[in-house]
Amino acid sequence: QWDSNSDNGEVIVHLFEWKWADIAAECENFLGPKGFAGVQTSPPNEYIVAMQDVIKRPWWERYQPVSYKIVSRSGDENAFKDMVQRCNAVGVRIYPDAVFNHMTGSWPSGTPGVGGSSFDSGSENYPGVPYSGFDFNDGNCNSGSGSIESYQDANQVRNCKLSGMNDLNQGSEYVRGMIMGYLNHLIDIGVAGFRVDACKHMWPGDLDVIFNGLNNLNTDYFPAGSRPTIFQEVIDQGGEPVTASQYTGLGRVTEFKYGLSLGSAFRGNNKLTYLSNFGEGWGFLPRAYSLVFVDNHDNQRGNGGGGDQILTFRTPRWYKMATAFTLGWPYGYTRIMSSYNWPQDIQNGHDNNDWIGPPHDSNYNIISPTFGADGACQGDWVCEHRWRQIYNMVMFRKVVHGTDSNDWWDNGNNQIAFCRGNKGFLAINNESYDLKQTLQTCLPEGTYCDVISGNVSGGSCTGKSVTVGSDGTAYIEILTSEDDGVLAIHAQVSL
Ligand code: ARE
Ligand code: CA
Repeated sequence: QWDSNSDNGEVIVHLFEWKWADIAAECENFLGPKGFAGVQTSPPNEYIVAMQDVIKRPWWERYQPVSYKIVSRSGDENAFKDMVQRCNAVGVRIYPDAVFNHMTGSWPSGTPGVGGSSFDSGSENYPGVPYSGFDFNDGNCNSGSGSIESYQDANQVRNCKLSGMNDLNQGSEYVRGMIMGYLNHLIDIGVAGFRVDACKHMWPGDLDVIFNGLNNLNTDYFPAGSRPTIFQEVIDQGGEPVTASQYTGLGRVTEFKYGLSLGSAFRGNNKLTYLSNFGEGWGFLPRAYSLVFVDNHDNQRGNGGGGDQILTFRTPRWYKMATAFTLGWPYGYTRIMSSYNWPQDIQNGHDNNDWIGPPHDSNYNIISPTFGADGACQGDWVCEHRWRQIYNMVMFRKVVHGTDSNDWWDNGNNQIAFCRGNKGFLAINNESYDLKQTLQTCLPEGTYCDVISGNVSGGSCTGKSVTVGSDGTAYIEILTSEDDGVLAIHAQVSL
């Protein structure tokens, strides 16, 4: 439940709103070779077709389930199966987003599901599962409106409606059976585990029963007896009775303090020097239980934890530094966000366009990403995972896996450096002046290519190179005039 079930690497990427066929190709062409462990996918099951006056086919329609049939804007069940098979074949695992805290919010009758299933939100009838009024928490919710009104009341948080969505009662054996049936269907197809949505809103005891009722992973792809990986979404930034640590016994848990703290450090609200004990030393979850990330699909839109401190692709220089630190630093299991761009419309601190869905044609079919000569995505697909400064750090994390951090150096302010055993070295300069220092890199003597500014090609570095002497030290330079404020070298990229 805490293990990623992947031998390929130590980083997963959330290919937010990608189609199954495109993910399959991405596994083969890019993720496998670059050392990605797996992909978090958007929810694969049926959900509402949200078509309103202004808001048309928002990304968030996928968080309002109508049934557990495998059909979505990303493709049908056959396409899903083909993706799982092809990704597993190149060592890249699939972790679908599993939404089972709730079904839909209230929608006019006649609103269809993407697979054609009908539903009636008022009477809580979902014949595609099937669920009926008996299966929901209304009678267990103690708030006046039936929705969550106070996050200070754990009972409300678990038993009332999140954003007005009909709240399933996971205390019911029938409901648990339907949920386990859905998850086991995905396991039998060959997924490695799940990102579980809105765990804060479900009782840990109920989740325990559900997770224990899951099948072992498919032995076509995994060793016999393998248990599904569980990445639970629990937003805990302190100050609420429901905490992340209530869930660590069940699987990994999102550590939302991580991206918030890192964002505020790079934005200059804290010194990078203080990152020397980033992790448990900052009151975060034990590393063996945490999932960490710089941003996610909610907080890159200003929602769901972290506020204006969160770094995203819109602040690329800081974003690449924070991501390099995340992937270089030995704390937690790491997830990379892969986004699409949308035009923001910020009024009074709120983005009125935060709902906009993925790049699509006039019939709302999602458009496939295309790639330029340098491998970067074109158009509105941002594909942070294809930025050299990011994918090369994914390989860095794979190479240094199993080592701890050592030989920390800092200038007392915003220049830092550290080694990962004798496998890797990372330096960051977030000052407005150059970093020019002879530092201990801990690497064997030799010439290494900085994987941030370039790659190795035809026996030479396309970016900066670093010459490590017999004592492990090297002259390190990160000039403010350079594109990036990071330098990284590791054992596998030397001349
Ligand atoms: C949409 C509309 C609503 C409408 C509803 C029903 O926006 O106006 O009432 O539909 O029709 C996503 C979107 C929501 C969207 C929903 C369903 O973000 O806007 O609602 O899909 O379509 C809390 C939860 C946490 C949750 C965040 C967003 O604890 O679990 O809110 N995150 C997950 C997903 C989201 C998804 C859902 C859950 C729902 O990642 O993408 O919502 O499936 C404090 C608290 C946090 C709280 C946070 C924000 O930080 O500590 O617990 O997070 O505030 O409220
Ligand atoms: Ca609930």
